[in-house]
Amino acid sequence: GGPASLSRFRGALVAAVLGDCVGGEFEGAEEVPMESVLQHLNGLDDETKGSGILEYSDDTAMARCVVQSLLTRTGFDEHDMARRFAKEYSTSPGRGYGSGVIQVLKKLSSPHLSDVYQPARDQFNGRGSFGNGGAMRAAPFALAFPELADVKRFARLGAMLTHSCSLGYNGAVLQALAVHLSLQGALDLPQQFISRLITEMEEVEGDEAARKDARILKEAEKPFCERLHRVRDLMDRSQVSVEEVISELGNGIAALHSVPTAIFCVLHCLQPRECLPENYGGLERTISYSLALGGDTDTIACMAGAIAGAHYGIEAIPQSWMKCCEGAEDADINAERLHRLYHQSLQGG
Ligand code: F2R
Ligand code: MG
Ligand code: MG
Repeated sequence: GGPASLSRFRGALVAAVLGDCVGGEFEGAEEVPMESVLQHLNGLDDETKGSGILEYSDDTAMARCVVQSLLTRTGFDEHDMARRFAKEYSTSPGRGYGSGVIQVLKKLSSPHLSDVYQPARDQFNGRGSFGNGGAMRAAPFALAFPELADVKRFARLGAMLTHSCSLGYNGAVLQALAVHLSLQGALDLPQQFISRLITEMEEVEGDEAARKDARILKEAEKPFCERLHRVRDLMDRSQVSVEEVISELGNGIAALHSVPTAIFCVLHCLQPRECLPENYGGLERTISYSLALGGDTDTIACMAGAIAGAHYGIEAIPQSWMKCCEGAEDADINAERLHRLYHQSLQGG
């Protein structure tokens, strides 16, 4: 499809769910041989023959809240979104949430809370969380708002409901920006895609709060920009080992160690790769490669899935994968609703 086509919206939202569901199998594993990944993915055909469905985790549970809130309120409403996060957690607490964010979600359920951003600010002795929980649910912001400035603003605010450290919420901004650009067809020119992300993040990370957090955490002056430069260096290399990717970009639970990694997975898998089956298309390559990095596999595959899905569209997603992932059909329906909202905003309606 062309820029911002329905196929791209469906691809983004559905592939994010698939990444989460299939990635759950390997979350936390130090080493994941590609053979195990392919065995897992080939087995998805059998899942539909009665052996069950792969459940989604916190990544999708929270993204669904973001989607429902944006659709119901026809825009960003922090109180509504916070209420949905809290209700979702209290209904299904066993979705594998981060150990810190649980405190925020419990506090957000209090009827006496006046500032919905305060529980997030109280995390980690007032430093706030730098986990990737804001980024893992950021894709819907790119599907709801056509204007780049809105995508940045609301992805940031949506993440700040749980992640007040700039290394957490700026990861969400970067992820939403990557989905936004991919939706416009920007991955047709990968070098320009990464340059554009660097330019945008230069501005995002230029603010005083980001500079202060980077200093306190002893990171580079503009940590996401620095990682994106590393992504660009790795992209330019003909051969890159999994070990090098992990050592340069990371595969962990921090947004800084997972959002640039997810972006690299997408860029690296734009072309066929020796380690991946020849019959795999780009989206299948992206998801399998994300899993083979190990570490925070559900979240890296979820974020890479959203960016890749926005590029390749729904047609690239194997039916057998879609059928065995909990929440994939709902995502498909919601993608259509977001597509309508996006185009209504474009027409000024
Ligand atoms: N939590 C997990 N996986 C762990 C195992 C789950 C397992 N399946 C089970 O059920 O037992 N996955 C999910 O969590 C990640 C998103 O986490 P989020 O929402 O960012 O949570 P949190 O708690 O805010 O941060 C995560 C951890 O990062 C460290 N951390 C964050 N900020 C910190 C700071 N300022 N100082 C020190 N440490 C900080 C802490 O260890 C937090 O617990 C996704 O992977 C999702 O899939
Ligand atoms: Mg998860
Ligand atoms: Mg995870």
